[in-house]
Amino acid sequence: MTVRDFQQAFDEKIDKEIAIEPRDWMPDNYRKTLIRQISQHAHSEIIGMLPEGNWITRAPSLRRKAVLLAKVQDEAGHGLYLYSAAETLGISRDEMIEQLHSGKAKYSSIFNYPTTSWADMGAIGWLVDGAAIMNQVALCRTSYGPYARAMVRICKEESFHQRQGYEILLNMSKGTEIQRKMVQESINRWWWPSLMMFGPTDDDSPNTEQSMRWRIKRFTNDELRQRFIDVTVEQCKILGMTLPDPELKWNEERGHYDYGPINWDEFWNVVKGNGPCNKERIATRVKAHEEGAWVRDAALAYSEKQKKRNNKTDHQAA
Ligand code: FAQ
Repeated sequence: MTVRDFQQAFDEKIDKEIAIEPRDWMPDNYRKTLIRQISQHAHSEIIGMLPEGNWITRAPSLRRKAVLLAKVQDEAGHGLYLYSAAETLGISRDEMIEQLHSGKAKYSSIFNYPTTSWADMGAIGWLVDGAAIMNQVALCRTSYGPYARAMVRICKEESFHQRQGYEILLNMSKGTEIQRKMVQESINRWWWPSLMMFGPTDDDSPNTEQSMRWRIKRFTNDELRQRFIDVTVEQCKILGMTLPDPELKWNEERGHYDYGPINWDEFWNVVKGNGPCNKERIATRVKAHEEGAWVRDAALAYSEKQKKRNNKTDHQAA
């Protein structure tokens, strides 16, 4: 078969919605795009543990502590499924970690903002996990099999995360005046960065067009952002809170909410490494990696020992 035949077989699979699997032929750029997106997604899950991890020791009750601990552990699991999915494309875990630590690989802008009050645990669950789900439900039908399958399980867990966040805010919004103020203040800080999670506008998104053609992305950045806004406005009404956008208004003709301008200068500044917590997040991650070296060494030594033991048993049995 020639490259053209391989390309034709690949295109047919994409058109017929047949998943591309690790051993299938795929264009180099398809592989490259997937490695970029999946590894950045994995990094986001792992760095995403840090803002909430800060609050585990300060959760206001045993129940809240257990729930938050479980959520942060789930994020670690998501990172691991995603690193494994990326590894099927021919990149090693070490390479990906190196790219994260050296600043070569991106991770979601949202995790470079500080968590300054307990209400932030609610706002992250409701808004950040809410935005993540809106994007990730679509990725359950992404064209690369291992990525799509990882997303199915991740989405099930994310929906619990979103609900636990909303529950925190719902309880606080029925509480004292100070608690209600905390909720509103937190929503005010997280709203715009949550909208930025969907990425630049379609006009400014260099990867969308090709990724849509390859069915890696199933909706554009702006389409998903709009869907998120439409559902979130209604949820906010139930909390009795407001969203910090005076231009938010139902547009009968479009059948969607109109919204005010997003501060893209702030977004690119954060993406380039100059957000409020970028340096702190990477420094914490690198320190954890270095301090965990003995665990990786011990696991490798144990696996070598098991391999030798199994070889010996096989030899004796033969
Ligand atoms: N932050 O051309 P596009 C979670 C970059 S879920 C930083 O539109 P693309 C769960 C982009 O990489 C959060 N960088 O790119 C959780 C590209 O640069 P590059 C993570 C961003 O890939 C919750 C450039 O801008 N979710 O964490 C961002 O077609 C709570 C141009 O952009 C995913 O990763 C951003 N927000 O579309 C965990 C989902 N947006 O790579 C803990 C999978 C864009 O060319 C607690 N990823 N950039 O150098 C995707 O769906 C896509 O990659 C997009 C971006 C939609 C994020």
